Amino acid sequence: MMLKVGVVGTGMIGQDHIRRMTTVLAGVEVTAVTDVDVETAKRVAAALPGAVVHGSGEDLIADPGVDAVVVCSWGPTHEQYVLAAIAAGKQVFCEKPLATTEEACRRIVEAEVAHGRRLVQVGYMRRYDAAYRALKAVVDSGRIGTPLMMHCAHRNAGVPSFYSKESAITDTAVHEIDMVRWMFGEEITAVRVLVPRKSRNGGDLQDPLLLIMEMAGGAIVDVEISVNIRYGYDIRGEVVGEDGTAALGELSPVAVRVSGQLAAPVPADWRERFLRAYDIELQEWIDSIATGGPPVGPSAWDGYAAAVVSDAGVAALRGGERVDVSLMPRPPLYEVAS
Ligand code: NAD
Ligand code: ISE
Repeated sequence: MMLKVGVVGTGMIGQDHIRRMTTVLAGVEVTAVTDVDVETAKRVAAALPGAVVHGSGEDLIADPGVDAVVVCSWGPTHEQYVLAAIAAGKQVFCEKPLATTEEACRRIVEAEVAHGRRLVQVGYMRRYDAAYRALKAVVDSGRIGTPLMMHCAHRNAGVPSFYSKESAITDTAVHEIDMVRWMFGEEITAVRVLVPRKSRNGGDLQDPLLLIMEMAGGAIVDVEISVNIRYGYDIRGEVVGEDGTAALGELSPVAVRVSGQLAAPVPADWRERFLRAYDIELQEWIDSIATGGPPVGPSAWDGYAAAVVSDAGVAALRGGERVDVSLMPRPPLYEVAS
C-alpha cells in the first residue's frame, strides 16, 4: 500500500520533503501539490509523474486521490489547511510552527478534540535527531544527576528577507522551545529575553538575542539566537546536571589536522544538519498511518504549547519583562506525552 500524499507549499522545505518522499522514503507517493506561486507548483509537479496541481490547499485536501496532507506553506497559513484536513478526517503533517498564535493553535486543538482522534503531527524534527536523542538518553538515565541548566545556541548563517524581528522567537527559537519540553518532560513556566549589542550583519533585526526559559522543575534554559552568523549553521546544546554535563557531539564526519590547524566542515543550513532527522520523522509518520495508528510524533498540543511560549517570548522581547506562561488544561486526547 502506498500512502498518497498531497503537499501544500512547494518552497524550500516543501521541495526538500518531496525529494525525500520520492527518492528516500518507503510506502509513499506524492500525488498532488499546490502553492500560491502557481509556476513553482507546476515546475515541482513536472518532476512527479501523475501528480495533480491544485488551485488551492482546500481543493488538494478534498481530492480523493490524497490520503494525507503535508503542509509546508508559510506559518500564518498553516491554520486554515490543518483545520481543513481535520474537517476532511485526513492525517496532516504540518511544518513548524503549528500556527503563529496561541489562539490559532487552540482552535486546531479544539477541532481535533471534537473530531475525537489524533490527526495532526507538527514538524519538530529535533526529537528525531540522533544527537538530541543521545543527549536525552543520558539525561533520562540519571548519569549526570538532576538537570539544573541547559545552554543552547541556534545559529543560522543568514535568513530570508521576509524574516522579521519576532521571527527569531517564533520561527527559530521555537525549535528549542519544543525541544526542551521534550528533553525534560515538563512545561516552560516563564520566559525573558535579553538583548545584546546588535551584529552589524543583522540589518534591521535585533540579532543576536538571548532567550531564557524557566522550567516547571526549576531548571533554567538559555538559548542564543544568532541568525546572521555567516560561518554556517551551528546548533548547540549542553545540559548541566548536579553530577556532570552532557552536550550534543560535534557532528562533522571529518576533521582535518594540517599545518598546525584543526578544521572540520560546518553544515550550511538546516537541510544538511537535520537531513536524517527529517527522513526519520516523515518515515515514522508514514508508517504510523500505514498501520492505522495515531501519529506518535509532536502533537497539536505540543504545537499549542510551543506557540504559547513563543507568544510569551515575543511579549518579553517587546516589553523587556519576565513573562509568565500559562497553558489551558491538557485535553485527555493528549494525555500520553509525545
Ligand atoms: P518558503 O518561502 O521557501 O516556501 C513556502 C512556500 O509556501 C512558498 O512557495 C509560498 O509561495 C507558499 N505559500 C505561501 N502561502 C501559501 C498558501 N496560502 N497556500 C499555498 N502555498 C503558500 O519557506 P520555507 O522555508 O519552505 O518554510 C515553509 C514552512 O516550513 C514554514 O512554516 C517554516 O517555518 C517551516 N520550516 C521548517 C524547517 C524545519 O527545520 N523544520 C525548516 C525550514 C522551514
Ligand atoms: C527555519 O524556518 C527552520 O525551521 C530552521 O530549522 C531554523 O534553523 C531557521 O532559523 C528557521 O528560519
